[in-house]
Amino acid sequence: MNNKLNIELMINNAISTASITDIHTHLFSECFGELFLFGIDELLTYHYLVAEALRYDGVDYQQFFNLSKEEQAEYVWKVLFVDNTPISEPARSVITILNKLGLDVNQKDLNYYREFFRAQKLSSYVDRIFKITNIKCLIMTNDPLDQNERGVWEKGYVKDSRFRAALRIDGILNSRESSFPQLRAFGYKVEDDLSGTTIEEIKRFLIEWIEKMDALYCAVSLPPDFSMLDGSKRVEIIENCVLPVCKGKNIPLALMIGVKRAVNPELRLAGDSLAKTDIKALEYLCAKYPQNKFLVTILSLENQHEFVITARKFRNLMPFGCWWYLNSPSLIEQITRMRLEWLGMSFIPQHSDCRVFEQLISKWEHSKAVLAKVLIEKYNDLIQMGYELSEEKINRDIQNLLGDNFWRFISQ
Ligand code: HDL
Ligand code: ZN
Repeated sequence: MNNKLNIELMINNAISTASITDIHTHLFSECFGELFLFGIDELLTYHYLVAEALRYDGVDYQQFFNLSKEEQAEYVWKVLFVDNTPISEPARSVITILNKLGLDVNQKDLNYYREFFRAQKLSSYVDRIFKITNIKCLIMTNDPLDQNERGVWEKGYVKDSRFRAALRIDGILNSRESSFPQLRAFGYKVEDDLSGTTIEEIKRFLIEWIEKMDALYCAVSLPPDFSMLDGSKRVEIIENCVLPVCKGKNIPLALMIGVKRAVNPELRLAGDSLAKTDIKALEYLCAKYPQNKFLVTILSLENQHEFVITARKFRNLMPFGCWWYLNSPSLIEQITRMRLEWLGMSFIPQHSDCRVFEQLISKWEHSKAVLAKVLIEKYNDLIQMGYELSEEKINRDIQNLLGDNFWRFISQ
C-alpha cells in the first residue's frame, strides 16, 4: 500500500540515482584546452552574474570589461556576495556549488576559493563532478566556424564519451555575411545568393562536420520573429539543406527560439534578451516535415502553453528544457507542471546550458528539487484514487524524463 511518505522517498531516491543526459551545454571536454572553463573566477564572471552585478552602480561597462578576469570576479563577488545577499538564481548557484564541493561558503576572501580550484587535478576533478551530479553524458555546442574550436577538431581532439557533440549552425542560418566567407576559405563553393553549387556545398559542410563530430543533432538559435513563410535565405537553407541532411542522418534539428541578440551590445554576451515568438513556424515545420525530428526549446514564458499543446499535435516535436531566463525555480515549476499535465512523461524537462564546468552541480541540484516537488504532487493525485505505484514504475518514469526520452527520440 503506497502512502505519501514512501512515495516521496521513492521519488527523491529515483531522482538522485537516475543517470542524467544533459542535452544542451556550452561545456567542452579537457582536450579543448582553454575552452574548458572551471573555477571561481569563471563562475563569477558568468554572463548571467555580470549583467546582474552591473546593475548596482554606474560603473562604465567598457571599464569593467577592460579589467582582468580576476578583477572582474573580485568586482562581481563584492557587489553580489559581500555588499548584497546572493539571493538571485545565478548568485545562489555559486553558493550551492561551493557548498557541494565541501567549501566554507562564508569566506569573503576569494583567494580561499582560488586555492582550492588551483589545487585540482583536472581529470580527477572532472570525474568527481560527474560523480556528484550523476550525469552520464552531456552534449556540447560545437561550431566548426569558431577558430579556437576548429583547431582542436582538426588535430588534438580526444574522444571522451561523457562529452558528445551537437553541430551548431547559427553561422550559416543567421549570419551568412560572416560565415560564408569562412566557408569559402575552407573550400566550400558557396554564393551569397545561394546560386550555383551553394545548396550542395552547404549540405557537404553539414554532412562532413556531423560525421567528424559524430554529432547527435544540429542546433540553431532563432529570433522571436522567426518565420518559415518569409521567403528568406534562412528558410531556403533550412528546407533545402538542413532538413534533408538531418533526415538522411536521422538526427534531430534543435530549434531554440525567441532570443533577441544584443539588446544591449555593451553588455557583450550578457546583452541578449527575449521576446514571444509566433508558434506558426513550428507548426509549419512539424506538419510539413513529419520525417524530421525537432528538439525544441522556446525562451518566452508566454509561449509555453501553446508550445506544449503544439507538442500534443506533433509526435516529431520533443520539447526540452527551461531555457536560460526560464531556468529558475518558480518558472521551472510552472512549466514542468504544465508539461506533465498535458504531455505526461513524453518530454525532456531540463538541460543545464552550463558554460562553466561546476555549474552542472547547481543547475541540476536546483532543477531536480523542483522536479521532485511537482512529481510528488502528481503521483499523490493518483495514489489518493487508489492507483498502485511501485518503485520500478517511478524509477522508469524518472529515468525516461532525465535521459531515456532523449536517446529514444534520437534513435527512432
Ligand atoms: O544560444 C544559446 O545556446 C544560449 O543558451 C546562449 O548561449 C546564452 O548565452 C546562454 O548561455 N544561456 O544560458
Ligand atoms: Zn545555450
